[in-house]
Amino acid sequence: MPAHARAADPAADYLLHCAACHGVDRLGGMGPALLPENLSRLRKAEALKIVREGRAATQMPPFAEVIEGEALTKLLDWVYTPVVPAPRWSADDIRASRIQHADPAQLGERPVFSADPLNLFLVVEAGDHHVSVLDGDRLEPIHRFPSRHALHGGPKFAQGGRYVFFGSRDGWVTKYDLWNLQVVAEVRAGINTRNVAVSPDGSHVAVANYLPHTLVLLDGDLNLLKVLDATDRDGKQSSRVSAVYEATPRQSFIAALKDVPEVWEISYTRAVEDIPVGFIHDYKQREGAFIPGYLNPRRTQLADVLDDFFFTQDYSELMGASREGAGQVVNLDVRKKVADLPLAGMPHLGSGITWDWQGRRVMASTNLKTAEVTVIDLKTWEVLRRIPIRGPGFFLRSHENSRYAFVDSMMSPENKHILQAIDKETLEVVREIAGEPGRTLAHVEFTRDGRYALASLWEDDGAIVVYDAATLEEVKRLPMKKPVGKYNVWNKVMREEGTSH
Ligand code: DHE
Repeated sequence: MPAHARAADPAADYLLHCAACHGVDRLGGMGPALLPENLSRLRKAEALKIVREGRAATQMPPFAEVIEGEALTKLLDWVYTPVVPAPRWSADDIRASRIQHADPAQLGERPVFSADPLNLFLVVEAGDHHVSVLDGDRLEPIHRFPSRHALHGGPKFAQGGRYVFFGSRDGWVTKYDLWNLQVVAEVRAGINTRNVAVSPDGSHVAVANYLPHTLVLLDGDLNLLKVLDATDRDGKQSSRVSAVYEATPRQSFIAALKDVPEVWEISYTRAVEDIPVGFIHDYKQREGAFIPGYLNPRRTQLADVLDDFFFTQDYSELMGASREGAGQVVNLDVRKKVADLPLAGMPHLGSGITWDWQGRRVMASTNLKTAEVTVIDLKTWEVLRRIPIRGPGFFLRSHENSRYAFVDSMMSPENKHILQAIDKETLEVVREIAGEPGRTLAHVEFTRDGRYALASLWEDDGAIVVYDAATLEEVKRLPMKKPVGKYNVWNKVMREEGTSH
């Protein structure tokens, strides 16, 4: 009997039509997890269209003939309703999910291709959940492989760019060997994940989760080391983890909690001697007096929660903001807020960049709600300039060899096809690249030498568009399926000042 011919029973319909791919518990399987937390970025009308028509280039078939009317509406309402009690993802679940895809002992010690391994680009293609590997000199793809559903956040490189770690919104962490072009291992560290961070030697991985409320620590082979419950000091209130980043000079991961006003520092080294002299000299002088315990959070209590943040050059301080834009500077050594940041709207600090401007170090960030790039003095915390742009933008990128910083206006329906070039000296928009109206052009990344800027034509029938970074002339187009972010190995490994870390 077709679903519309009997009384609607969404739970039964789910088991009948959806569970095989999306999991009996809605935690995902071959298809993504169907929980409100994982669906929060998909409007119901869009979800309805996908269920009716299926999703091109994926395994999702059309259900228009099978389920319709009230039954379909009820089914959708049901998957957008939280599971009570909230689904759990325990240490045992994490361990059991781990998949070893390749035997590390069998992996060769040299790249299997002739391209410069330090000038490769990884392009995340959201259209059909793949990653393309580009040769950054020839600007040609050399490989393409399937990824987990909905990767989010920048992939993180380790061991000089040989390994790269991806995080998916559904909690999967993938370790990929770029020299051998092979997935090495995968593990599901959570149900709804924000991002991952990796130590430069690839020995430690941290995973920030929204669901469950945990920060998961893995070793470099993706074996579980520890699950940290994200709660306040008394263990009374739990929290989503906003984001986690790696702070090399401190040999630690820094994480912000979204529902509890705390920043955590988690050391991934046991030895004080491991911390390089020069960056944070206080560390050595105080001989471990405030080195957090290995894999234990050291808490900094704040007045406001942080949604995302950006480190200063020496990693002693971070600039953070809540979703409402309340900005603050937190000193990680003295463990308190040291200044307010005059930010409003929804600054997207994670994609901030820095450069030298008139003898000062400045940081610039987009804002997801306000059509401006905000330039801030990294010493005085004063806002030096609010550069008006075409619309609220997501990503900002430059390179030390480029006079321009490129910004998109992705959040503006009218202007999402326009990239703008800001002159880093005059702090003004000086050039524009207009794509086709209605088709998003966003997220720029430079080649290793800064000569070319690659942007995403962010559509299912999209492309990577390569521009000459000086003349802004289009050089070539590489067809891609909804390319999202792209990441140059050299720029990431060297922590190039114009790119996000
Ligand atoms: Fe992102 C990075 C948060 C929505 C694409 N995004 C990040 C980071 C954070 C963040 C904290 C830095 C993590 C890192 O790189 O390790 N993103 C958020 C949000 O809070 C927000 C606004 C809402 C949400 O539900 O998550 C959000 N992000 C999006 C999108 O809708 C985007 C455009 C499409 C998508 O695929 O989800 C998107 N976010 C990205 C990308 C990066 C990213 C491509 C990596 C940028 C880089 O160049 O490093």
